[in-house]
Amino acid sequence: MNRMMKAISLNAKIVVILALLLSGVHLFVKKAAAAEFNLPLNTNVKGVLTKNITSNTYTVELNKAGRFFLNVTSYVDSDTYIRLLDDENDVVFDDYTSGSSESPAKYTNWVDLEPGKYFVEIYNKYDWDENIGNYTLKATFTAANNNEVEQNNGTVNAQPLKFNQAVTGFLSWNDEVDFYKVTLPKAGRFHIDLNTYIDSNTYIKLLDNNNETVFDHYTEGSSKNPAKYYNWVDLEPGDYYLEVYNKYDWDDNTGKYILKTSFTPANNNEKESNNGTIEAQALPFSQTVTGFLSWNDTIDYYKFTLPKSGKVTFNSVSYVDETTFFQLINSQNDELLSDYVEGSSKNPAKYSKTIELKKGTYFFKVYNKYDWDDNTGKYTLKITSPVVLAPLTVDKVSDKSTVIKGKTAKNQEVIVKASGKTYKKKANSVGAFSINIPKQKAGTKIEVSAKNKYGTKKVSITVLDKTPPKTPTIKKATVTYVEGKGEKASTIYVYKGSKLVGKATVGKKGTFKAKISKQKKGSKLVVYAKDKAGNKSGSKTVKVK
Ligand SMILES: [Ca+2]
Ligand SMILES: [Ca+2]
Ligand SMILES: [Ca+2]
Ligand SMILES: [Ca+2]
Repeated sequence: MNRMMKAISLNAKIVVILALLLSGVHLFVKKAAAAEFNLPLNTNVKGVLTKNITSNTYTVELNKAGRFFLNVTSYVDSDTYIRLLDDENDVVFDDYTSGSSESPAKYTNWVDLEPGKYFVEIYNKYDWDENIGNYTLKATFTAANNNEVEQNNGTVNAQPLKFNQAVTGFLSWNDEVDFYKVTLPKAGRFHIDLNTYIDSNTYIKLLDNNNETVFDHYTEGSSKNPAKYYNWVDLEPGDYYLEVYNKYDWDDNTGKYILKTSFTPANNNEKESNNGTIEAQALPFSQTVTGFLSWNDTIDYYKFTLPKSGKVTFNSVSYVDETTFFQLINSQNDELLSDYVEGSSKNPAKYSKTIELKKGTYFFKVYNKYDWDDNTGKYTLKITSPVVLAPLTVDKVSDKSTVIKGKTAKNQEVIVKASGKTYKKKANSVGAFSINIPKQKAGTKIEVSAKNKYGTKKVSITVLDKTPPKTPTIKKATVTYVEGKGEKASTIYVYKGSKLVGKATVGKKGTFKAKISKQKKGSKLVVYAKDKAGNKSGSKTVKVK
């Protein structure tokens, strides 16, 4: 295939060289009979070819880039040759039209051109005697109003392009490529917005600073129906080159386009390069790192050391489109965990995995396993482990306590939160702590916490009830029941000697009525109350009436 293309292109070259040689000779021969005129824009210009005047050349000055239109009405019998040459005698087009004095030829053509001097030649190509007659010529022009800066035809002369600033560019017969240079100050998502009036294919390519192709795409449209092209790519910081070009140098793939780029930083705080175990980034426990996978970064390594054996949890929120791979390896490169999640920048994936590990050093990898182009984006990662948190034990606390005691790491600050207030104190050199607090009501929840660089260890305790209920009072004691008052929600016990004869719960109003097994009148009963915490009141002795 390649060889064939080469053969064809070689033949084409020979043809071009022959054509150039022939036209050169031809021009030389004809110079004697040629006349030169100016061709002002938007003006009908009349001319004539005779037996003696076989060629007329018109000079056109274009001071801007744009679309040049040429209209010819020719009464020449029968073929009128029309060609356009640039300043260096390169042929822009070489055409002919056929008509006669009775039925004039109508010829129209356009070409996109850079500013400069051009020559329109109306001529009798083969010096045929009968190819003579009058003609009218009219040139019009539509400026592209491009604000790109030529020459911008390679990376060296690439035009710097700022984000969110639209540039109007133009590809023409004599300009088949425009290079723009963009500088990404940080890692992030680079967006490309192209609105192109080019007929019909616009090629757009992004190169990195090493001339590696990030992407090479094309879009189809026309001056009447412009194509809209949008793309994004996640990239590391650096210089990049955007190339808008006419890939195959097709004559009609020219026109103007509007190019706009924008950039969304990933705001990642990982430290590149972190692409292997040697340069793995140390990630402290309980600290969230924001990482980023991009077109030019497919892997991030994190390293952590577990001081003692225990559980380790990996948490990640990934905005990668769409698969994020995770791997855990130990220092012998043994794989201990291999996972993936699927999500997107709009619908991030959540990952959480807990694994039991022995003490030692490990590597956690976040990566684009198969180097898929679109599997890029940012993510967060947090590694936590309870074994690295401060130890914390708290003694029991009752409604009579005025101090919270316990054990933690030496000199560790301990925070107590009770009834909306916070109390802080440091433990002593052996880790014992004692923090004064006001008395708390039974049932109150107290939070005790100790925070170190790996996270916060929390212990929740409930204030115990150590206050016995008041001794119940008796209103009435009959042979079948005992009635009276006592502490709400406590239980009333009625004993005859060592035998329990009845019990009841004190109601909301503080009263009770306990049914008892039938007693003889005059017998003595002992009554007391017990609260839910098991505290016992004093006893009351009553006589059955
Ligand atoms: Ca250009
Ligand atoms: Ca250019
Ligand atoms: Ca990265
Ligand atoms: Ca990396």
